[in-house]
Amino acid sequence: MRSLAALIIVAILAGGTGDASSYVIDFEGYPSGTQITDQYLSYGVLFSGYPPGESPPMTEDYGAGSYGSVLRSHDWYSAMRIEFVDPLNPTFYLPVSHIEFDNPIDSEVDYIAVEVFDASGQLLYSYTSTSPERVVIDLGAPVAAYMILDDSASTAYVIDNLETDSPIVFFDGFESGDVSAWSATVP
Ligand SMILES: [Ca+2]
Ligand SMILES: [Ca+2]
Repeated sequence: MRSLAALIIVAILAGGTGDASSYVIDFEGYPSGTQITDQYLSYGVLFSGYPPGESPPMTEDYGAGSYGSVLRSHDWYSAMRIEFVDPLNPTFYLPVSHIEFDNPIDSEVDYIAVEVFDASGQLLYSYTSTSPERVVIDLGAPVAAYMILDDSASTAYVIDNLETDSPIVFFDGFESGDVSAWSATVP
């Protein structure tokens, strides 16, 4: 077990590519209004509008002295879907065990209705976040295939600093779960 753990750590340190198990998506570096879809696919995360056919979410840059760049739905109120997929084969889910993100606005109260689903569309978890808050969702096993965020009480909403733990599945079926902790930021 110890040697396996060491091997995993080596693999993680040597990694830095799409099979990484932890990262932070901060939406920085995109001008306001940039549609976000597959820019973070190397981390196994896809963004889309919801229901299917809605325009994708987009960035909103409040500037360095404020909230920085965040993600909002195209009209501020519509739902968005965030899928956790295999970076090398994005038509397949690679479910995650742990999800965190910021509901950052503190100049007013934003509510976010959060729903997390497994790969078969079964609802695993639901929550209503009240800003400012870091939403932390720990499912205990890599079962979260996608999540849908929406406003609640007709308040606009934004998110920032999305982070998940994606298990790395080895040939022997061992899953690294939450053991790793490298993080990186897409430039
Ligand atoms: Ca940001
Ligand atoms: Ca809505």
